[in-house]
This record gives sequence, structure tokens and C-alpha cells, in this order.
Amino acid sequence: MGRLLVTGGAGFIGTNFVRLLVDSTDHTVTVLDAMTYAGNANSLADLPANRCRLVIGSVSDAELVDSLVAESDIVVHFAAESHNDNSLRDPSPFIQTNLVGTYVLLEAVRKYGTRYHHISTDEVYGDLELDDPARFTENTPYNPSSPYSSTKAGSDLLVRAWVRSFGVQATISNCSNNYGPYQHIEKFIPRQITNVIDGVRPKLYGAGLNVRDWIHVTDHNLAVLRILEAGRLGETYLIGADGELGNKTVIELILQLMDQPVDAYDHVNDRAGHDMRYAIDSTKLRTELGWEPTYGDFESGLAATIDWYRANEDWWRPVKQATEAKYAAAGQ
Ligand code: NAD
Ligand code: TDX
Repeated sequence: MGRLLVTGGAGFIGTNFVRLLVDSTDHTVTVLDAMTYAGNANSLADLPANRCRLVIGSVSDAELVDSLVAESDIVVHFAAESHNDNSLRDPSPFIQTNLVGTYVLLEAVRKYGTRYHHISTDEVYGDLELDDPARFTENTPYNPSSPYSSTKAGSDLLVRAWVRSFGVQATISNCSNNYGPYQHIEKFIPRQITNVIDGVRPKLYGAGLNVRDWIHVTDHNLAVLRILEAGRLGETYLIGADGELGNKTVIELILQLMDQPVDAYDHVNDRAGHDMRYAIDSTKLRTELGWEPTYGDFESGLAATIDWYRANEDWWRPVKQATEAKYAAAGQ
């Protein structure tokens, strides 16, 4: 049994990770979360206090981070500014949280010799053409496109440098697009589900040909647990479930599962610098660590996610209007 410090544990993937830890391990969890617009304390409110404690504060607060790392066995770093569209409106919190915050954590785990796992994204590799047979591997050169992905790329490089120069005991994972419960409704899938619930037509950026490689959030988190158990220090593991789908196809599937005509959506302004396609080759994770996705079927995972948003309107309703107002201002 260990003491885990989980940064960003009140966000989408972090919440699902903490809930998985409480349900399926003996670890005790301290969540460090700044409770930005993306954090929601209600996501953790039902967890037993002797298993999960929430500390509200920033990963860029060196004194606070030092005191929490001092009392932890393992740090898993999810906290980030995570939305590409926000990074195009105002990059500054992305620099502060994703770069400075990671630096602060690295200095603390270096001081205490603490095991550290860094959560990152496939977006650090840039994008692929639609007809390119290649997929991203651990050896693909970094080539990020947006302020968001460039700060994530920079944070990964900080980790690699702290491993090599200071012997920090770290692993990194770069995962593809996650879907599932507790995802902020600014993101593609929950935005469209909650639009349909509200009788509003889903919004597709540009022509909607862009491809994302979807993975259920639980499969991402099971891979992270496996890396903590058996991953080799200093290594990077790509996490993906062979879930490539075009955005147009995903919108049509949401409409179909919610009993709407499949063409009842609008094309809206495209995202600046919009990455065309992401695709992960997760051979290393599968062969070295024996991980396999448990959600084989995107359609049933999506149907369960739709049910979750229908059943948990109290969770997302308070932020729907403000989220849509930001999009409306951008013609999206
Ligand atoms: P999210 O935006 O839902 O959650 C981020 C959490 O971090 C929020 O609870 C927020 O309050 C917290 N946070 C923000 N700034 C902070 C700070 N300075 N100090 C402490 N906490 C702070 O994001 P998510 O989708 O859950 O993503 C989690 C991690 O996974 C990120 O590092 C992201 O880059 C990575 N990732 C996400 C995806 C995806 O599809 N969502 C895919 C691959 C990797
Ligand atoms: O309303 C929309 N309409 C639309 O067509 C929104 C919000 C998005 N899109 C498109 C843009 C992307 O091609 O859908 C796709 C997915 O968009 P997002 O949910 O914003 O995800 P993406 O930009 O691909 O990044 C996500 O995956 C990688 C996460 O937000 C990142 O944190 C993660 O690193």
C-alpha cells in the first residue's frame, strides 16, 4: 500500500484515476488540484475521507508541492490546462501550469527521490495526413502545433532532462483522445451530447474530416497503473486503443444513439492550426507490459457515456451556459 499524490485529480482523467485507485487498490490518495474552471470537487465528494483527501492549490506553488511530495511515495501528474481552443484564446495559463508546474514538481521529486509518472498526450507529435499509413511511436520526433501541445511537449522534455541529468525516477505516457464520464463539456464528445440533450444542434469544426484515436478513460488509467507497477524508469509509453474515427462519423453516431436524424448538426468555424489526424501505435505498452484495452467497442462505450451525461445533469448543467458563450464568441 502506498501514498499517492495525484495532481489534477478533480479533472476528467484524474477523477477517473482516483476513483479507480479507491475501488481497486489499497493506496491512499492526496489530490492536489487548483480547482480551475476544469476542476469539480463534486466528482470526488462521495469517496471515503480515509482514502482520498483533496488539497486545493497549484502545482506551481513550490512550498505547497514540497510539503506534499515529502509525504508521498508516488506522484502522478495529471494537472494541466488541457483545452486546445482555450490555448488559442489565451496561452498564458498553459505556460504557467504545464511548464512551470511540471518544473516545480520535478524539483520536489528530485529532492525526495520520489517515483514520478508524467501524463502527456499524443499531440506532442503533431499530426498525420489522412492517408499516411504511419502511426505515432515512442521514436516519432516532437512537432507540436498549438500553445497547448507545445507546452505539453516542453513539459515532457523537462522530465526527460531531469531523468538524464539528475537521475529522477520517472516514466512518461502519451495517450490519445479520451472519452467517458466526468469529462468537461467544453470537449468534443460531451459538448455534442449535452447540446442534443438541450435540443441544440451539434457543432462540427470545418468539414469535420479530422481523425482522432479514441480510448475509454478507464483503459488509459489501467495503462497508467500498469506503468506504475512494471514500467521501466526513464521510458516513454504510448497509450492507444486503435480507435481512429473521423469527427463527422462521431457526431453522426452520437445523433443516431440519441434518436436524432444523423444530419442534424451544423458546420462551424474551424480551429486555427487544426491538427488533421492522430494515430497511436501502442505495441511497446502491449508487448512489454501486457496491457490491452478492455473497451473493445467504441459504440457501446459511447452509449454508456451518453447515459452518464443524461443521468448526471446536476454535474454539468451549472457550466453549460458559460461554456457555450465562449464558443459563440468564436463563431463555434
Ligand atoms: P481537465 O482539464 O479535465 O483537468 C485538469 C485538472 O487540472 C483540473 O481539475 C484543474 O483544476 C487542474 N489544474 C489546472 N491547473 C492546475 C494547477 N496549476 N495546479 C493544480 N491543478 C490544476 O484535463 P484532462 O482531460 O483530465 O487531462 C488530464 C491530463 O491528461 C493532462 O495532463 C492532459 O494533457 C492529459 N491528456 C488528456 C487527454 C484527453 O483526451 N483529455 C489525452 C491525453 C493526455
Ligand atoms: O465543438 C467541437 N467541434 C469539433 O468539431 C469541439 C469542441 C471540437 N471539435 C473537433 C476538434 C478536434 O478535431 O473535435 C476534435 C476533438 O476536439 P477536443 O475534444 O477539443 O480534443 P483535441 O483537441 O483532439 O484534444 C484532446 O485530446 C488530446 C484533449 O482535449 C487534449 O487534452 C488531449 O491532449
